[in-house]
Amino acid sequence: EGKVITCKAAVAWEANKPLSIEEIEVEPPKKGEVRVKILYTGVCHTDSYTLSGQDPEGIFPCILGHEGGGVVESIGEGVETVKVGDHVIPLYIPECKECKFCKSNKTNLCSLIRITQGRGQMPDGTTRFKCKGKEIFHFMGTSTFSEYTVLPEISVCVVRKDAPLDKVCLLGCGITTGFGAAKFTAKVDEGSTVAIFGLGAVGLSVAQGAVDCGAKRIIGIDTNESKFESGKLFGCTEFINPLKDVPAGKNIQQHIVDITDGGVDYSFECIGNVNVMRSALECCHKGWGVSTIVGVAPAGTEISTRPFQLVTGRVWKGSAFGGVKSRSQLPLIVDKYMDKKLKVDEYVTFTYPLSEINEAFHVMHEGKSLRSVVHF
Ligand code: NAD
Ligand code: DAO
Ligand code: ZN
Repeated sequence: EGKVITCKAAVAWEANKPLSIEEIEVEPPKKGEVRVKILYTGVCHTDSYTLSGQDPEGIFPCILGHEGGGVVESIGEGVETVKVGDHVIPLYIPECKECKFCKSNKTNLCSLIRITQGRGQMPDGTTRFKCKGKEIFHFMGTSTFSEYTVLPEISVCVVRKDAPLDKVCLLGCGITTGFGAAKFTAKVDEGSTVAIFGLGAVGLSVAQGAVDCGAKRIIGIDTNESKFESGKLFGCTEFINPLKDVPAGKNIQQHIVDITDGGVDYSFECIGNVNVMRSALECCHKGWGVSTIVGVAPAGTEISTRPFQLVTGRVWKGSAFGGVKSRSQLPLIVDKYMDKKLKVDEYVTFTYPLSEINEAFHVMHEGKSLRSVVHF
């Protein structure tokens, strides 16, 4: 406790270069902070997007990673809700329970530390990582591609110790996002028809959420047909490949409207493509269809549709981290997994040691993995 730790981390020195495994120094946690030994981390698109240099908020050098699981190694002054030895999931959306957002009961977007988090800093405006004498920035307030990381107390969720961290680390982003988008943002109702665009980990988790809500028909849409098998496993009842299965002269939304007697009750965009976002809205049923945007589109892009689509009762929504309040509600998602009511193990396509983390990025780009889990 109280000492600088030297450990391994995958450092992103600059955009568009592979991550580099380095010895880094991690400072002890300051007031209101905790230092966590990360045991496992998933690899997600946002890590790759920032690494690619397209993210205008990307700051280098940094330590990426936001889908982790670990054990609290030490705590800073005044920390009361987290103990040494606690198992935790780092949170890129914290929950302070005091800001206007946290108090609202209408959103999970806690904003207490949003500005410093966006700058790659801890809430006091400084950083805790150094490598070769250089300051290394944090990422999404989590930086899980490091054996040790420092997080604000409000940015960790304590989880039950019988939950395997090599699996529940994935609840730190993609799975919770999709499941929550169906269950909490859209609030899919029983007997409804659902369309899911994109069957990666996020879209497949929307399918699980829709099943949990009692949806009757769940249409999975993906241009990569190798995703249909897992689609079935996670609850999709039918599939469309937009490149092959749409009749000539029609677009995907017209086709879906045709086969669903006027459109779906709920749709979800889980790709991050603004054209698909339009299709997802327009395949919704007149009068009540709700479309939820979950995919993160490239910076600067815009969505469009004819306003008549909304005038006639379709609703456009969006969701971050599935609308889940991160410290108070994530443990309930963990319980769901432990009660075998939420699949998680099935997403782990590959596991890699930290030394092979770039391979995890590679298989993700090739569309071969739902999730890779990196261990330290
Ligand atoms: P993924 O790449 O594993 O899945 C995307 C799927 O979409 C792939 O299977 C791909 O084949 C398919 N696809 C691509 N273009 C298509 C098209 N035109 N039509 C149909 N299918 C197409 O990604 P993922 O990990 O599941 O994440 C999905 C999206 O969700 C990403 O944009 C990610 O950044 C975003 N995301 C958002 C949040 C949030 O809180 N809102 C959280 C996590 C991830
Ligand atoms: O509060 O302004 C804010 C932003 C909160 C972060 C929302 C992130 C949603 C997308 C995450 C992408 C996947 C990691
Ligand atoms: Zn808050």
